Amino acid sequence: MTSLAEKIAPYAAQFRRDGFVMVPDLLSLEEIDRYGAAVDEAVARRKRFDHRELRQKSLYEQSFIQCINLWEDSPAVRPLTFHPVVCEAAARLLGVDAIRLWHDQALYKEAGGRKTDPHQDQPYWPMRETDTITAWIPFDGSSHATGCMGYIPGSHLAGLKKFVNIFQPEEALDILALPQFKDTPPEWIEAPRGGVAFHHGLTVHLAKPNRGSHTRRVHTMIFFRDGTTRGNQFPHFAVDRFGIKIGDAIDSPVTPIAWPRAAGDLPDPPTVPIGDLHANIQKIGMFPDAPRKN
Ligand SMILES: O=C(O)CCC(=O)C(=O)O
Repeated sequence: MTSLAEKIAPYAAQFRRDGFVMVPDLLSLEEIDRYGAAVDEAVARRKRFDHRELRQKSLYEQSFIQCINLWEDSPAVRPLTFHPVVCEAAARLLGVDAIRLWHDQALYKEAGGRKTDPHQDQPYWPMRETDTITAWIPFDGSSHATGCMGYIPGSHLAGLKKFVNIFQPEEALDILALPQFKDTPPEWIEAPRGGVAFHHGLTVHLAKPNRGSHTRRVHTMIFFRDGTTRGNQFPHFAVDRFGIKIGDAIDSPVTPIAWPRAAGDLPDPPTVPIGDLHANIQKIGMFPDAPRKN
């Protein structure tokens, strides 16, 4: 039988070169159905007070409904966020011995939802080092019609870490127009059910609008190499919640080790509440309701 390490090896070469890769059959269809239902339920619970229609939302929110750290307040989602196969695959693609969770998030692009504007992820994260990877899991697969992802191949090697304000797309820099990227079109990746698309934190990426009649249901996990340190004061709950200072290793209950872990062992969610951090957006269900053990 092929080990996961053997299965991932050719994809790792592709990931190092392109900064993204889609690995088929990492989750069984039974898992996809079960975890898809768990994330649906978690998103509905988080969004129970938000009755706005798509057109009443900000342009950023018209790209997707975003619910962060479902692993904390949704026990049924926790085994997906720390899924041993996906976490090991992420570590092997990155080529590191251990990874931590930065955060998870559901990204549900509603029917009629607009494109996801092109950006790199790393500038939103106050880390000094850049061994970071996102696992993007579409519960219904992804297609050109429903909002598949596109990546600029090799953009993670361009030596660029550029903040794009996708929260206000009206004013945002068009990163695709930069000299480094303007001649390299995005590679669009349609992922089958059970497949997981991975991208590096420095890879320029975007997603198509959802022209279908159903929500594009996606859960993602962002991982970073264990030993990574805080690089700047840019606010982020994954460091601010436990007072991680510049230069300190990012190591706290909100960023637990994702791989390696003992079989069946899931981390406990942090008991320190998110408090007033991001109070302005907490009311729309973006962050966990309250700390909960199980
Ligand atoms: O799912 C999307 O539309 C965008 C995802 C994304 O930007 C990310 O996972 O970094």
